[in-house]
Amino acid sequence: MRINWYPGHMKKSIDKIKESLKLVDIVAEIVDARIPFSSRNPLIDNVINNKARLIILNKVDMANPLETKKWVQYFNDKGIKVVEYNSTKDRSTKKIYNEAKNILKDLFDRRSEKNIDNKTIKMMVVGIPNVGKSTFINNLSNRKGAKVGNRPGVTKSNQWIKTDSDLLLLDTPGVLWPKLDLYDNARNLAFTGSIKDEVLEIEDLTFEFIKKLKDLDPAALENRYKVDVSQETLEIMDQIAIKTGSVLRGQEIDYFKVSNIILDDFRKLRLGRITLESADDIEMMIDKSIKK
Ligand SMILES: Nc1nc2c(ncn2[C@@H]2O[C@H](COP(=O)(O)OP(=O)(O)OP(=O)(O)O)[C@@H](O)[C@H]2O)c(=O)[nH]1
Ligand SMILES: [Mg+2]
Repeated sequence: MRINWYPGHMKKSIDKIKESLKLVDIVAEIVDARIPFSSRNPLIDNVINNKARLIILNKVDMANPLETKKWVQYFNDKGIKVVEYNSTKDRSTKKIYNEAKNILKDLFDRRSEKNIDNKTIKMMVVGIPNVGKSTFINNLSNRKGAKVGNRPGVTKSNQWIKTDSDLLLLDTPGVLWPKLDLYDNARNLAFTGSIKDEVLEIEDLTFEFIKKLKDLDPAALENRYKVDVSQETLEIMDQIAIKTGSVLRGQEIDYFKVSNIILDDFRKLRLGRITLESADDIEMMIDKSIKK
């Protein structure tokens, strides 16, 4: 699958990020806490190279807290520092500044050796579409200028932004493509809205979503729609359609309508906090990617 990401497009975005990297001390890689595997760019380590890096596990308010804990542990075990974040709420940069300062210990040691009184940390934000880059930057800067939308590819401009601490943010697009090579990944990205719905048939997508939730969090379906989750996936879907009035004339199921209702419920948190990818399955996910 190659949604809007052609080789030329990919190269251009990498070159642009590499250019911006020269200006900053550290990179904030924004990841969607509901899909911490699929929402990372497959080449991110090569792109960032030796630059210091902090992962912002964003949208933690939408993810299952227990799964988030496991992901933090997973990244920490790999030597990567993580800050859990809710960009729509958290407004202080203190957590981020302090974590970045720890990571940049060498830089700060060098500064103090030379008696340079400079506490500034320059940071650039990087991430795949829709992970919350603009929201993150806007809320930290209290600047309402940058466009935020639930649609991929909204960010365009490029500038420095002051925050409440000595953290200086570069508002680069820093947009990379997600893991698109596997249907599993693409599907999870589509559920969360990082890939446009039109790319995958929304009815098929929703069928897969119900199938997945049946295993992962059946209570989420039961609680919201009062359906019997022991049924086959299609029967559950039909039941939800009937309960939500997604029925055409002649009692025919309106799959398009019910699909939109279900995905919208998930994206607006009406199904509760759901993490779609567990750190417990990381070996399997990596394995699948490699074998592809
Ligand atoms: N609940 C919740 N929603 C968030 C959070 N961060 C961002 N969002 C929402 O996610 C959607 C996408 O956010 P953006 O800031 O536009 O994402 P982006 O990474 O800039 O996307 P592009 O510009 O398309 O690359 C918006 O609807 C935001 O309100 C968060 O921490 N929690
Ligand atoms: Mg944006």
